[in-house]
Order: sequence, then structure tokens, then C-alpha cells
Amino acid sequence: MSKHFYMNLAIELAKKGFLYTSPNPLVGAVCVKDGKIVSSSYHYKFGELHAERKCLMRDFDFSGAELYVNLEPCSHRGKTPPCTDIIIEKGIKKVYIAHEDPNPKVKGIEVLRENGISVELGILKRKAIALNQAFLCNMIKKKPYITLKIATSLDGKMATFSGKSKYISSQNALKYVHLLRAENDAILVGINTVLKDDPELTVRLKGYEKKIKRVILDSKLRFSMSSKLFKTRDKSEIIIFTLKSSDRKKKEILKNEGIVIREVEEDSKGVMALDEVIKELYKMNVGKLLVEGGAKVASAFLKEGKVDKIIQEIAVNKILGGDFSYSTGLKFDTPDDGKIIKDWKIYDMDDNIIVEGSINVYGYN
Ligand code: AOF
Ligand code: ZN
Repeated sequence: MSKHFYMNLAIELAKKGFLYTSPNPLVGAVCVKDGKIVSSSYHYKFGELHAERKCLMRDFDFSGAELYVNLEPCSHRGKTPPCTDIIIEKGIKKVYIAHEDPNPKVKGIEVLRENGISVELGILKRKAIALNQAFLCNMIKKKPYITLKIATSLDGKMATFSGKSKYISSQNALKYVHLLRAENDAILVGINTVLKDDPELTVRLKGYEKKIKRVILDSKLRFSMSSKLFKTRDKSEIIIFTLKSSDRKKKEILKNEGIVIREVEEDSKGVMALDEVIKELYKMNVGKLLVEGGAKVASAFLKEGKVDKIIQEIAVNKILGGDFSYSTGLKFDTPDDGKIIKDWKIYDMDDNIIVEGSINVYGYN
């Protein structure tokens, strides 16, 4: 078999950790000796053993074998011991790595080479970096990886002319949203969405428990205590970003109810400074942020270049008309100037198609 075959297998194995390893990367490892796969594993869950250690820890003579791993093995002691230790200890002869780990603590390639192990870097790099975009964004940019998810009609509208958006998407597409939420550490919406749709913004996936932070942009603090969000305030954390100028008393009342209030400055245009919001969320351990709308919030994130990935659920069976488009705030002269979507994919689900693509790609030097 070719080295691409084994690396591809490592990448496919890595995917098994999906939903469980964040904010750690998805990593798979395959060990080959005398042309046969003798062991393989992956990073199961955040805080647990790394892929390479899981792959090599069994009682077997690995000497002279080759290891395939999609990410540079770690050489530091984190929650787990360095992977380079076990690779050296077990007498591995050569390590194939898809791409480097931008974590500044990791110097795995250097350590392996210093110990006489040969390293080949770059096999299936493109596929491997696509797998760990959020981790790469966190490490390189020190900010959350931001996904904008929007549900629209065929004519690209997020609501009817009267502002109603419940529900544009089909039942299965609505369920898919919960998988997206589970992938993220926080979900963010604008106060208009809270007032109009009264959403709960929790993850509701059978057999899977995850509490994601619920974030609301509410400059004037219009948040209502009769909302579903307020009523479910014990289910998972609520963070409200508001302007310094909004009602001080209401801030106190909400704080006493366990809601986190963060005050931000107005930017030069008199709206909430998104940079501050994003920075603050990263400090609160949000590595992956899902922005779910409405139209104003989506448009602001896009316009300010904050969106890394866009997912649009299009109900191809409906035309809604009106002005609730997520891109009205963006203005370009020619189509060539428009925002470029890279690596896009399309899925279909009942009467909906889901289009997803990247605006920013991390991991290429
Ligand atoms: C690997 N193999 O399977 C993973 C790696 O706190 P720890 O010990 O879990 O270390 C986390 C860091 O290790 C993480 O930020 C990333 O740089 C690397 N993840 N490395 O060799 C793995 N998951
Ligand atoms: Zn490791």
C-alpha cells in the first residue's frame, strides 16, 4: 500500500473523535511494520491519551516500524505525556506527518530527528488541515473559529417581510442544527432573534450531552425575563454583551439571576465592537463559535470579516420575499470583488440543500 493510503486511514480514524476532542485536534495514527498494519488508534476525547500513545502502548515489538499521523506528534507534557517519548522508546524508524502543530509548545519533528528518527512531512496536508481548522485557527490567530449558520429561502431571505423566521427549514435540517451546535463551544444570536423567535439555543441530540454557552448581543439590554432563554438559565450558561450605557439596574438583576453580563464599547459607528466580543469569548474558552443570526448580526459578522466558515441551509421549496437578507450590509462594485467561498460542499436534506464553505483557511504558510 502507498503512504497516502495509510495517511488517509489515519485521517479517517481521527474523525472518530468528532464532537469529543475539542479544543484539542482530531488526530489518528497508523503503525505499519513489514508492509502490514500492526496497530492503529485515535485521540478519543479531550484530556485523554493522544493518538500515537494509544497506538503504540500495547505490548508488541514495534522496532523498525513506520508511523503515520496527521499532526506533528507533541513533545511537551500537557494533560498527557509527550508522544515523542513513546515513539522513541518503541524504536519507530520513520514517522510520516501530514502537517506541523502550530502549538508553540510542540517541537515534535525536531525531537524525532534529534533522536535519529526519519520524518517525512506534508502527505495529504490539504485534507488534514481541513480536518482541524478550528484548532489551527485557535493556535495561529488566538481567536475562536467562527461559523456563520443561516437558514434561508430559495431567494436568500432569513425571514418574511414581517420578520418571522420560524420555521424556514425542514424538520431534518432543523435537527442538523443541533449537530452543528454540539460541534461548537458557544452559540451567538442578536437580541432581535431572541425577541422574535424565543429560542432555547440548547443542544438537543439524543444520547449526547453538551452544554454550550449561549451568547446574546443586546446593546440596549432588551432581554426579556419571560423568554425561554431566561427560563432555562440553569440549563447552560447565558452571556449577554451589552453597551456600558444600557440600564444599570437591569444588569444587576440579571447578574443576580446567574446571567453573565459583559459590557463593551461602541465602535466608531456607534454599534457594539465585535472585536471586543470575540476576544472576550476566547478568554472564556470559546474555541468554536456558532453565529446563528439574525440578519443584522450575520451581516455585521460578514462585513467585518469575522466569519471563517459559512453554512447556509436553503429551503429550495420557498420564496419569502422582503428585505431580510444576511448580506445587505455588504457592498461590492463588481462580482469579482465579492467575498470568495473556498472548498465549498453541498448536501441535500428533504426540501433543503445545505451549502458550506470556508472564507478563511488556516494552516498554510
Ligand atoms: C498529538 N497527538 O492525539 C493530539 C495532540 O493537554 P494535552 O496533553 O492533551 O495536549 C494538548 C495539545 O497536544 C494540543 O494543544 C495539541 O498541540 C496536541 N494534540 N498531539 O501528538 C494527539 N491530540
Ligand atoms: Zn501527543
